[in-house]
Amino acid sequence: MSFPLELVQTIRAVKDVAVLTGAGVSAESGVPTFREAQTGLWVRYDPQELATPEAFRDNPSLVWEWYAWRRELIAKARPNPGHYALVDMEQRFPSFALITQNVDGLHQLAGSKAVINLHGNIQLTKCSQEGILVEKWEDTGVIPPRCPHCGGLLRPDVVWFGEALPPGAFNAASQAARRCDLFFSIGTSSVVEPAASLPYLALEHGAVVVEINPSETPLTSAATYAFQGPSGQVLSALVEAVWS
Ligand code: BJW
Repeated sequence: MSFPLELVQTIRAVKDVAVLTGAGVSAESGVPTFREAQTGLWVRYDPQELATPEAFRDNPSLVWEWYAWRRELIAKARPNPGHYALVDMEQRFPSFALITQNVDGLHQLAGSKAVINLHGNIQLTKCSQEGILVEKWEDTGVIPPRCPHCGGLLRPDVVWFGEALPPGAFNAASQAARRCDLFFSIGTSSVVEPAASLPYLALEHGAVVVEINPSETPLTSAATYAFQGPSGQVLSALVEAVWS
């Protein structure tokens, strides 16, 4: 795979890099992307309808089961060459922020350090009433289980549609987008706000924006460079082209 010389030179010269990742980065690890996750048992359900406070209120056991299924799948997944290429890149720039919409923890498992989690962590559980993280609860066989402190229903510690992002996370991500020289948008459909606005913020502040995705997205035509392909392949080839 070849890359424009101008981009290779830009990557060698810049000091401040921000990366936004989405579900596509974990696709090569066998984690279904958010809008492809409806296979097998879940073929009848739309994630846009399950990942909401309303769905949890109306059918908490269905939502709990859907997350339990995804948690198990993710627990077996391992980072892929795209995750490792981002670990490599983090070590090459004086300033590097990895902003992820993914809840699977695979960037951290690969060894990335400066990770900003916009949408939470599927392996953590919180009380739907008090919002506090809960590590242990009584297994009565009824799902969702109940909070040991207040009896409220337990839920995954993720951000559903209509909910605010974790305090500080979006501010940190916006700052990284505003100050960076180079912004990568990788494996995201670029439709879910406020994450989808970050590459435009970077563009407004003069950054070069690079998109990596096998498909076109609403960002493709605005990006400075767009590479169509799986992120594991494209990122490994890019690291090789720039630093070998
Ligand atoms: C590959 C590949 C390979 C495949 N390599 N690539 C402005 C305008 C309109 C609407 C809104 C707006 N602002 C807010 C909204 C509402 C809403 C929203 O954005 N709706 C849109 C759908 C229109 N946003 C919200 O509600 C957000 N909250 C909010 O704004 O709060 C305001 C507030 C403030 C104060 C108080 C209260 C409220 C919250 C959004 C939360 C999103 N949550 C989810 C679920 C997380 C938990 C879980 O995992 O279950 O996050 S939804 C889902 O979408 C998940 C993902 O992180 C997110 C993004 O999806 P992503 O990562 O892009 O995945 P896919 O599947 O869409 O795409 C995969 C891509 O990979 C594809 O492009 C493939 O081509 C590609 N691909 N193989 C590289 N090998």
